[in-house]
Amino acid sequence: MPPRSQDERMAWWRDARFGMFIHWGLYAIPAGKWNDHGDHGEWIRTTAKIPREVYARFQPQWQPEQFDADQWARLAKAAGMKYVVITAKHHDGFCLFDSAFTDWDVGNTPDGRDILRELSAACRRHGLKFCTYYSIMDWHHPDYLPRRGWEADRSTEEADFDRYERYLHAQVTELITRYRPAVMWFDGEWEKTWTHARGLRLFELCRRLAPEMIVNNRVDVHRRGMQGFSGSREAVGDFDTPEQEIPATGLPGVDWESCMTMNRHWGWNAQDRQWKSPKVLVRNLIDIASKGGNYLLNVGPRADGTFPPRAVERLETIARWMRRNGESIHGTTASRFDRLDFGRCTVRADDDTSTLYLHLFDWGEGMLKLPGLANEILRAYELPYPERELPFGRTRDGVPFVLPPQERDDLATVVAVEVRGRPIVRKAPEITAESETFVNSLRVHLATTDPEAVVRYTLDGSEPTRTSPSADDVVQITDRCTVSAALFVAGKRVTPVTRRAFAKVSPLPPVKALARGPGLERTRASVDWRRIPDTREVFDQPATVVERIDLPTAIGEHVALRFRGFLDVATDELYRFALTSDDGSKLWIDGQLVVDNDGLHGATEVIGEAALARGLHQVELVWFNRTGGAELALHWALPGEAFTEVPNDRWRH
Ligand code: FHN
Repeated sequence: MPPRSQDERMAWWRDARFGMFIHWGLYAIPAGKWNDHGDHGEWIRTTAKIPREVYARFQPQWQPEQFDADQWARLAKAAGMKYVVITAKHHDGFCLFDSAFTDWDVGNTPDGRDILRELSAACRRHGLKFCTYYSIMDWHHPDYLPRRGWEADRSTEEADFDRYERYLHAQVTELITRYRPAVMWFDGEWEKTWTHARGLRLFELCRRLAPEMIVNNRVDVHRRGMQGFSGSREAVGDFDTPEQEIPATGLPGVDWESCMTMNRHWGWNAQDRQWKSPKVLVRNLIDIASKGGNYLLNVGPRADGTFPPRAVERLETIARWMRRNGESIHGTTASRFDRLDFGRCTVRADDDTSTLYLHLFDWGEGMLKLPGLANEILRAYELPYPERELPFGRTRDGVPFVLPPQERDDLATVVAVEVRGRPIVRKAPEITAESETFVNSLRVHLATTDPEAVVRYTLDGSEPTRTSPSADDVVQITDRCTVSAALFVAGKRVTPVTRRAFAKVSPLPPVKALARGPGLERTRASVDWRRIPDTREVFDQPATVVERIDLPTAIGEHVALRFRGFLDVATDELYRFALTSDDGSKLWIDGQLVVDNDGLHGATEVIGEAALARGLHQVELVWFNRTGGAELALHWALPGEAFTEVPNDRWRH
């Protein structure tokens, strides 16, 4: 039954908060060691430059005789993990399922056990969601491109990436129809042969076959490195995937999951002794949940199918902590507190009463202050002992507090604070606007979600008082000013004051040029850039006139384009420009650099602005593609309006 909404699709995942990642494959056999180097992991085929036919010798050695899917599921469940994501196929292309489309799979190993079939069944028996990781990058398949740089001997003559995409679709279809994964976790999407168009087709395949299945953002090409944040308007995928890091303030407004290792490697490495302590792992879980994210914690099983003992120890320690405190993680959401002296806070919000879970990391004897909390505290107690009530009150300046318990859990002590109604945390209002400069006027947003509070503000930098004007969201400014704002309830200021300055600027005058006609001049050059150089002599070929800024079909690699001409603007205004490119690009207007989107990257959008007077303004845009996918688009927006493509009739040359 297709979910009625994205919220319905994501509901179980948001409640889960915690999952197990499993990186397992042939690479567990060498266990990170090749010749005299022992720091390899699941990338060993590439990092040790093992030729394809040599690596293939691991397939007959695959004998996970101690693999016990129920044991894995029990350990995950006890640790409070609600879902398991296993590498159905990692970058080496080896499949942990018996695929009809390749012999490079467990079906062609001595015991031929279908790992995914056994693990999916065990997950169902133990009430866990079974999920699959699938690498788009495939170092084994003859049609996958690009080859590894050191594999020059492997011919690419017959390679056909479109045929590889059909193979990929066929296998993903196998995974979905056979194992019904709750999440499809794509990876290996960063090479230039994978494009937004291919990502969209794969995402649509997943939606068509399993509308309820969740798909991560690495199906597309917009992930920003390890931050994992798409950010692009056109990106597809249901959640963002920061890796080995926890975003400082979470990723507000999107679903996100931080995936991390327990030591330094995803795949089993017998030499790796740098295991994170249970305290670090538990506090990562708390930190992530307090910011509204999920924690996907990795185990790299050994070749025999057992979890490393150091991993089991950690899972069992986490299990003990979760038995006491799991309700402070599962089914909770981020708190609105910006920063708490003692640790973190998660929230279980209900209409009549809500519970704030205070996670105490390192605190003295002092009171646990909750700055900005507006709710009435009903009671406070140490988890999991509701009978062990704790004293609470308000400081002289009205800040609510709870006194900490005597007992301390070295991993983290949790105090439950029940309050009346849905949590209200009063923070100084954010002062937001599209820009800090304007030509004519600017809409400044002074919003609060607090039903009892009103935002009061001044424009001269002075502190707002109970008689200052109130703002219900937007204030229109027409002169240089400093906006100062605070929340008031019943005539009393209940938050600190925030301030932000805005400047009125004069638009760049139009250039005195006689434009010859519509369109821009576009010049092409062969280049070997990683960044755009300051010189332009490469563009020594005759220009052609084009009607808009975009790429000719099949533009290819090691190529640069320069667009030159004039932009005809109708009114004096501050214009914002959104430049999307793969690889790098730069936009100058009247000789001033307005957008710098330079460098080697996938399709990435950068926004800049320019104050322009009515008339013609000189424009130069340089773009390049080194290898693989290529994209270029320029959008603009007037204040308060959505971005649109620059109309063709605005270009002159
Ligand atoms: O290259 C992979 C890596 O081996 C591992 O699978 C991680 C886990 O998310 N993902 C890629 C690196 O971003």
